[in-house]
Amino acid sequence: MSTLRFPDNFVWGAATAAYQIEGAATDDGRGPSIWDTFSRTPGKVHHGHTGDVACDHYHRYADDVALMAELGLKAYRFSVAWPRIQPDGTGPVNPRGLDFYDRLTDTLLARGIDPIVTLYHWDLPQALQDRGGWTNRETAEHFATYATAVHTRLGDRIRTWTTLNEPWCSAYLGYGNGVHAPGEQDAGAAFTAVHHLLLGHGLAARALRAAGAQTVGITVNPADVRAADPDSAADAAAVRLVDGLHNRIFLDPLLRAAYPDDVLEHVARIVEPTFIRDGDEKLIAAPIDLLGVNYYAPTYVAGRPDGAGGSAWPGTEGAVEFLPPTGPLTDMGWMIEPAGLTRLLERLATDYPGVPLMVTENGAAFPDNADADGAGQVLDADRIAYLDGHLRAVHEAISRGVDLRGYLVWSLLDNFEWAEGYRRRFGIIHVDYLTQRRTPKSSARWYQEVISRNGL
Ligand code: PNW
Repeated sequence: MSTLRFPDNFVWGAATAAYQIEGAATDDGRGPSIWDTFSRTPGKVHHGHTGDVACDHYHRYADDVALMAELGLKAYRFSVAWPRIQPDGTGPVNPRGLDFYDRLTDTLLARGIDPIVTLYHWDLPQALQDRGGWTNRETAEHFATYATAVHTRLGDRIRTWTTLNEPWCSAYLGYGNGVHAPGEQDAGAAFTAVHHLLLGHGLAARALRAAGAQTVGITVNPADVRAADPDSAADAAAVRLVDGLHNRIFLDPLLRAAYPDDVLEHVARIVEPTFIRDGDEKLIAAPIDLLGVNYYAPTYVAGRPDGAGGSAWPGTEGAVEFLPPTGPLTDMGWMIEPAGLTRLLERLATDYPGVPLMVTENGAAFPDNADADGAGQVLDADRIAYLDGHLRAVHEAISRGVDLRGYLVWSLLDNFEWAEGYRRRFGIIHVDYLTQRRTPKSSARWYQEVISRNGL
């Protein structure tokens, strides 16, 4: 019996990203990306795993789309690998790279699955990194050129276009603490990258709109930042600082056409923001039709003069203590707190009204060995509980008036989990990397039921 129904036309789907699933790292003229370089650098990725083969989705996409259809997915979010389209990041497009996304798109449409494209999910062409990557303003312009090239080929069939995935990760993990590619450790570079990523989004969004794209958006990973002690003024100040660095530094220029003053002051203590030029904020604030929200876990902070800070939030040392996660954790060590998703969605709808939202990623890694039952089934009750809790949280946000259009599970398949390699499994479909055999987990069957009932 269905107790919680979702709105008609609610978009149920799943998400992936190119480098995490495609493999085929040198097929059909693909150039190297920063993740190829990074994953081959000893000590950067768990066990030296790379995306060279991954889920071999590049060759198995038709079977994977058939599985999506079996589950009843209404939408599928995938990313386009820039180095397949422009192997050096600039210059002539590689038609064989576009051919793959053309085939994928047609296969999805033939099954009635709506494609949702992400143009940049972290695989910057290495040739652009050799010129500074996102610390170089020109990368923003090249990104808009690349976006236009993809739209020229697929714009007649794809309605929903998103520019960047989680620029927070690209900037702070890529250029700040070096946990992600390209592995730089320079707070000033991180803030420079923030700005150029946003500029790239704005230029691409404008170009896509001019080319006739129907729905244009961006996906961010805003944090639900909470005070350790709700009554402490020091903790409230820490919340404000982390919220500024994590959320408002992206959302304010995107949706209010201006960086917040307190954030600019913080940045200026680390690097002189000469990279922000007159008119940039206007460019960044190109109108969008959809804000994608990725949510996994809340962030708890306390204000402390001796606080260690967090390497992923430049300049928080000596001000903020990030609390260790408590309660039940996922295999990433992340807290499980569905209420954080409701709070986050409500906050976005309140502070940045007028833009429809979609949960473009939510899900959990749990160890495989705990749920394989030896009978060819993968029983992942822990993942079902996680997804059920977060879908109830989504439903709660909708019932409180949030304009939320859909929910995409991360991820369709077990895949290359960045610095963690293949040891973390987020899929609702199990992948045996030795045979590339796919096995829908019990969470996939559960999700199939949810979709068919349009409710929980
Ligand atoms: C997101 N963090 O990454 C990405 O969009 C996915 O590609 C990824 O597989 C998924 O979430 C699960 O990790 C994140 O350190 C990576 O806070 C790291 C963080 C957050 C998101």
